[in-house]
Amino acid sequence: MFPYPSGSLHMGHVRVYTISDALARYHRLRGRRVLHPMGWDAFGLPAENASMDRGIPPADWTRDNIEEMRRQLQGILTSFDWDREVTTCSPSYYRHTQAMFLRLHAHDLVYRTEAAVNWDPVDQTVLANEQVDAQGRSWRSGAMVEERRLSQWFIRTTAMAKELLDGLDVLGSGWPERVKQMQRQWLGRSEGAQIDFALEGLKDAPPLTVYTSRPETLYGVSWVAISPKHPLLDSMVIPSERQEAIDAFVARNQRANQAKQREPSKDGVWTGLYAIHPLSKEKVPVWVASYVLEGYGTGAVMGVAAHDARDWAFAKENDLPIRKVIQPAVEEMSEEGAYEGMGKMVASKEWDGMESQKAHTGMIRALEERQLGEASIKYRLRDWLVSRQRYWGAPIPMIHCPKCKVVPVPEDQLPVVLPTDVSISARGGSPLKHLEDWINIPCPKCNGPAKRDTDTMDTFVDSSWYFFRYLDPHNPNEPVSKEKTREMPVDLYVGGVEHAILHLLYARFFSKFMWKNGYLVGEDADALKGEPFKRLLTQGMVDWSNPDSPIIKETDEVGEVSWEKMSKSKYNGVDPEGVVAAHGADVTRLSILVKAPPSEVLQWDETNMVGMDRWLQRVGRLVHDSPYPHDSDPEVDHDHYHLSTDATKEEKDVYRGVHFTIQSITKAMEVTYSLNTAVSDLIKLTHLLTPLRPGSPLLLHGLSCLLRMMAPFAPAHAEEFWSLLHRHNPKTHSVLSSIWPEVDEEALKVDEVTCSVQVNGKMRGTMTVPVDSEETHLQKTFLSTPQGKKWIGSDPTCISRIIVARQGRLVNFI
Ligand code: ANZ
Ligand code: ZN
Repeated sequence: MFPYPSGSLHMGHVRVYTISDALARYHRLRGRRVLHPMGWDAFGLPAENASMDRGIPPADWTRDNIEEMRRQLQGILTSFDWDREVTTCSPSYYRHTQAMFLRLHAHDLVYRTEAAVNWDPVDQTVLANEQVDAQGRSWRSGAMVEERRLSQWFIRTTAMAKELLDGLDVLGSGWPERVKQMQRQWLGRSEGAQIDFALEGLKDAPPLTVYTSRPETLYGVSWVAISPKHPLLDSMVIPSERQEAIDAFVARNQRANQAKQREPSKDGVWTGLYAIHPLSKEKVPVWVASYVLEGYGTGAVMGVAAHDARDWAFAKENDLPIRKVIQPAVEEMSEEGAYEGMGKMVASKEWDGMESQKAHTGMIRALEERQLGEASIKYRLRDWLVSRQRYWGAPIPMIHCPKCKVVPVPEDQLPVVLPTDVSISARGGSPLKHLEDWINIPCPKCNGPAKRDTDTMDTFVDSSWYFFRYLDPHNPNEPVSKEKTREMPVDLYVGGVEHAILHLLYARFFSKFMWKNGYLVGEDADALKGEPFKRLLTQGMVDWSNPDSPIIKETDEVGEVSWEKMSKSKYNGVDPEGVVAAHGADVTRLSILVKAPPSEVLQWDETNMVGMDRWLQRVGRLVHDSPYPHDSDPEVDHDHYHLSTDATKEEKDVYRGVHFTIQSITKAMEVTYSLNTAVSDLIKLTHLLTPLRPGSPLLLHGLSCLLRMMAPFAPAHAEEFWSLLHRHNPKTHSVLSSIWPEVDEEALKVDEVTCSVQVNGKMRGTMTVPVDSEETHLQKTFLSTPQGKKWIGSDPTCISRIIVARQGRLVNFI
């Protein structure tokens, strides 16, 4: 994941890019074609803030930050393909972000509608959510933020909800279960029914349709409720004596919204109207309630207090009847609270006695037959609001014409360049709004006077497709050529778990869109159904334990932790450049990697540095004392070394140790990504080699393997030691052009194994036997031991079965 160019690297950056760099270097050593790119997620609010605080134009601030961070990344020896660098705020990049937006628009996946924004009445500007505090005040002016409704652009992510959900199964074990689970929750698939309630006395009016995930509780309904923003509220004929109360409630609700209240409210008001229960034909009151969300389901619910906690609270508050219709198997239904589980149907006419799961499908069918409702699947996912009334972002490539209405900017007129000679102030909103020369342009359709859209895109749009651009970074004509997309998907994506939801969901949406519409092609893409990232490695946070500075813990609301926030608040204090200057890049890299597995939280401190430094010195001494001889042929020595047949047991053990290490580190790099154990395995290997005779072929072999395996982690030292090891051979090249050592499978085979012995499942002793011994041999050996004689005796015919388990390390005589 590319970084936001906040100005300087923090320890989290050092960690994530060390991980990806070690893996990239490893795969290069395996002779694979590795694309290890880097870029900058360079639009966003902090540049505007810096501009307001210090009067530097956002473009300049961003450019300087990028230069500084690029230099720092090079300082930790990352091997990025800098010729593929992408910067989302450069016109050569965002022209394609705009092209992507137009593609989505052409496929009816972009639309414009009214939505609420945070409005600062003092500064006269729209605020980002991050700029509104918990009390609902503007961070800058301190004014109470108001809700305003503006026409804004949306991307229709909901059109792909099912594909986004099903794709998680396609990814399988390539993605951490936890991340897939978070995505599932965010998508929020819910299976239930829409049920129609006719309004009393309004025969011809359309019915009130509710969405419920528990249609079987229909006989438990004691009210229906609509959201305060439900369109019916304007069209319903409300008894005049109720109007005042309703107006008061709607106004109250508006204010509560502004304060961004999160608790589900019990606040509500009766409309004075009744709905008719579709089956019992009883009258149930129609309420307006703030716990009913406008954007979910149908914006209307049926209230079943006995079996839904929110409904229970609402009923208690507003004195509504509670009707139990599901009987728990055991009487666990407490007096105070709803029973939300399954059980037997009661007080439900002909459904009584049926299991509630069965009643669920039965009720849907019954309603469908009578045309009173239908099965319905809903997703919690909302469409993506991408309009920002801000300056530092990609301009939305749309034109508003009084005659032709909304007209997309023709592709050949992209990019819509963001003017850079602007001054930004807290007041008056985006400077784009005041640039008359920029705003006024002829309509592409009718050539009449028209205006540009002054909104810019959410920066998550920029980062939703950048990985495609790495494949074709200099293509002036399109975001990425179709042919180049054959390299997709990304084999391994490494980044922070704080992006588990939004970024990854949007990136998956874009990629699936490209695939469905033929912009992304190839067998691999087809096999993964357009998923962009085959494997995902989520790296844990870096904590810095300094008692003087508060540590901001990751919140549960992952989606709201912005990249900017993360980098600004969490890592102040540990300056990676200082650490690298004091200890060197390799020791910094090693210390970070060895401390924790990549996916776990890392408690950063410098305690490992001395140890890592000592280890490197020890390797250096070994190499110094044991160079390859003049006449050695590196080809043969590195890859075709074999133990001589008369090797001693000690030599055999060392050789086996070398190859066990190769096996375990290879597995770490390919499968488990436990880079911490990889580093500690290298240290153990060094200890194993230390007692060997200087200059002995086995030591040289071991050192050659060690250095090649060190290269991904400590590239500078590996390179230095490699040339030291081969100092007598002028033909030897860089360790980077060597190859990863191969496991000698033969060497891994152990001759003997010590196994535990059971008799009838009870532990009775141990014995040492040749690996893969026949049953008769096992039996013979055990019966010759004192335990064998004691527990079995001397007659082998009483043994009916021999069970060998755990690769021969457990033998059970039955
Ligand atoms: C009656 C009922 C009875 C419900 C019961 C639940 C339990 P999930 O599963 O998360 O999709 N609901 C529907 N639309 C709503 C809205 N716009 N705002 C707030 N709540 C809404 O949740 C579906 C349930 O959430 C629905 O099923 C509905 O309450 C409520 F014993 O209907 B239920
Ligand atoms: Zn026009």
